[in-house]
Amino acid sequence: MKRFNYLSPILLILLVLPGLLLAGTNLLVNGDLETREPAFWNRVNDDGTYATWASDTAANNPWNDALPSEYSFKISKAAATSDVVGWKSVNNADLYWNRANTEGANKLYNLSFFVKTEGVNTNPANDDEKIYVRYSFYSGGSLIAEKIIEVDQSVASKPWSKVEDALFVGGTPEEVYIELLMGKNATGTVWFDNIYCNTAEGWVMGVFNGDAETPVGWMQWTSSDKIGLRQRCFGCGAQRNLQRVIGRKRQPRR
Ligand SMILES: [Ca+2]
Ligand SMILES: [Ca+2]
Repeated sequence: MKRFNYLSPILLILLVLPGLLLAGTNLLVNGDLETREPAFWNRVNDDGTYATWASDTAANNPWNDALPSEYSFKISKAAATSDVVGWKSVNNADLYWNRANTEGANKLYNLSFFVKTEGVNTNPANDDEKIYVRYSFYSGGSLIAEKIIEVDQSVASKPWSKVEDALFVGGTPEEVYIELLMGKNATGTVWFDNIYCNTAEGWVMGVFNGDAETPVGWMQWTSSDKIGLRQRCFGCGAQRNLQRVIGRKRQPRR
């Protein structure tokens, strides 16, 4: 009993300390919304000088034209850089409910995105002068399929337009990435939005934050009373659970 009394203050501290530490830690990533960075995308060869999460222009909301769209992925540079710069998605192959790594094997993929340019270099003479989107598929760490879709540089400035292409992916894509890039000698400004990748025959994957609207740490983002509705139910059960965890209210489907 005496021994217990001697130990109890120490035990008490050991038991209570982790709780005190946890109480001071917000378990929600970016719960205060102060981190102004897009979820599921990272910069390529840049610290934010050229690649920005922009709100000066955006393509229409891909889920519903009547709903707002505010953000896009922007790359802007006045002079050559030492390497390509831009944005790269995280691996979307099996992210959350995506299942390209199982049901997406040996399939034709539809690829599309929206792009806008302003004052870019025209008639690029080589790859370094080009602006492009690169879709890449890997299996066992090796590239199994790739599509580079060039942005129209026949004119210096072009309003938002949709670019579509397709790619057959032979094998099982265990990793799927999308890169939005300006070659090192390309100049001007480009915005990308609504980046899409999925098989032609049915849903196996989506590009997380392809519409650029969602801040880091969050799954989905829309304005308060006009919540966007997904055209497809991306594994509704999982989505509901995640939204409950992050404390966002799901509006009834229309
Ligand atoms: Ca805040
Ligand atoms: Ca957008």
